[in-house]
Amino acid sequence: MAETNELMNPGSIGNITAELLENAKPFLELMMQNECALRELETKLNVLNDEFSTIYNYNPIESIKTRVKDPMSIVEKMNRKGVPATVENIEKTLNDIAGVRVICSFPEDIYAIADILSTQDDITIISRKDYIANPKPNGYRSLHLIVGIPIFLSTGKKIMKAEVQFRTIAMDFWASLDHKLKYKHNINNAEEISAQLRECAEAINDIDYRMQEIRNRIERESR
Ligand code: 0O2
Repeated sequence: MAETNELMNPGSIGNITAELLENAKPFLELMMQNECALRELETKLNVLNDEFSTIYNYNPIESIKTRVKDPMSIVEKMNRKGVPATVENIEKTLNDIAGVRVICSFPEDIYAIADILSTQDDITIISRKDYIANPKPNGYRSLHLIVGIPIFLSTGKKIMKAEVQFRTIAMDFWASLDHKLKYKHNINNAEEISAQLRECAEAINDIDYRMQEIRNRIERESR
């Protein structure tokens, strides 16, 4: 009863809201800091693309997508890792709250841009997984970097972690369909579909490198 009365009292609703907001504050702060890290990374990548465009009349980056992991996915991933989802644990455990996807036309561009970004003196490389050279068994290909990048707050410098995924347009097309397969349950003939997807991953890889070869040939043969 006491609870009902409290809820019916508009003043207490204000208190509950204030308490919720107070508890949510450190989480919202972490999300804001991750948004800032994404802005810094996106700017760095756009600078490189603009420079290539001006000097070589060529854009190695087709598009850049950024996202902060949504709260439900954060909690789900923490559960999967068996770690209680406190703000402190989330920050320590997850490397991909901030995520950038860099879509390039050709595999060579992926390595060129990733190498340039990796050597910038305010960036640290925490880990590098080359799923292009070593694809996952299902055929997934991308180059993943976990980077440390500084953001500058009123309280000083803070190093944020972010995951940067580099893919070609074709690898991204493949990964989107694979993602659908992953999140759909009770699919008939799932094994057969996975095998079809694996075959497509190989075909896509072949086309990626053949297209790159043609691009390079055009460069060599143009006067
Ligand atoms: P979402 O929904 O994209 O955020 P870790 O993140 O290091 O704890 P893991 O598995 O070692 O876990 O990382 P890994 O292999 O580097 O993969 C991280 C991300 O790459 C995934 O994030 C996906 O975005 C993508 N990825 C990895 N493997 C596949 C795959 O087989 N298919 C597709 N479509 N994407 C993949 P999340 O958090 O799993 O998901």
